[in-house]
Amino acid sequence: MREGLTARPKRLPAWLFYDEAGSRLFDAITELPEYYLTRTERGIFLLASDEILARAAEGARLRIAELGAGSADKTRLLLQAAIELQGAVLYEPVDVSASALEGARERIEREIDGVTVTPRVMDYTDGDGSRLHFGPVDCGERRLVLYIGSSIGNFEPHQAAKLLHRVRAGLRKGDSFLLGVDLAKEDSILLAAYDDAAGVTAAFNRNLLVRLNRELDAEFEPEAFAHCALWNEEESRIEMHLKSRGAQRVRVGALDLTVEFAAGESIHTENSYKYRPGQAEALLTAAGFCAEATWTDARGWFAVCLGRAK
Ligand code: AVJ
Repeated sequence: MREGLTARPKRLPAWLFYDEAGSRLFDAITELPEYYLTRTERGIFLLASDEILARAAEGARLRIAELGAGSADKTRLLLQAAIELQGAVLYEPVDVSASALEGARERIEREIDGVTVTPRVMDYTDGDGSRLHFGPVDCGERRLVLYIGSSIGNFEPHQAAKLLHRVRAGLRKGDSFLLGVDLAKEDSILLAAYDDAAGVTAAFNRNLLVRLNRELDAEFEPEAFAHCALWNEEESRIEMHLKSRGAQRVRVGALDLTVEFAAGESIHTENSYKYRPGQAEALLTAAGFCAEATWTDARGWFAVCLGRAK
């Protein structure tokens, strides 16, 4: 936090959004009329989950790992398709948060018959170069790793490439990887999705400051910062910023630091990369996967790509 708040331009990491309040705000975002991502990907799974599972399995038995604690009913659609295909399924959510994993385990085992959940606590974004440890599979079984919801969008392209390499290194030949990416589209649609009329995304963004106040004994006045979303065409990403409405100084007690803001100066809080057609496939190929198939919605707004470890 010290590094980000003293950098020029100032920045904070996007993972910081997801404390309890932030996770609740994100859930609310996924239901906003402007935030098409979750709904669109879910629509793809509604139509294609049987086909996706069959393609991944190629007749073998699948176990399904997911990067992130699969809170959403999107994962549910894939798990249900797996149960139809093979009777029962082992689901291995991977997350840094043990409590999020426990919640996911409890909910999924209660709601879906035939799923056994074996959570794995791990920071999959961390540990440059080392492979992800998924643990062994049974003889004749294959693993399918899910990384859906455009979560990869928060990573710079080189970080995304590195993460995919680490996933690939943790898999065996024939295993597969399902990647969900948001696609570049008309900027008015993108901007509305990150600056909704009800102000939920603004609250989500400002919640970072609320969290710093609580956890680092900071004295931010959240309303003294404007929520700002912009489309960076060159980098093909939506950026979120918190823009200081005036010149101000903010004390961060736990860091023994006073942060100075000029009027209009901002903290860069998130990048959300929007992929060009073919880009996700290229990323998979470069990481040692064969790009097997891609599913999109009718408008071409979101893509789900299946890669097979080769
Ligand atoms: C959870 C990273 C997919 O980038 O769309 C939603 C987070 N930020 N609104 C995204 C987010 C602002 C979201 N991801």
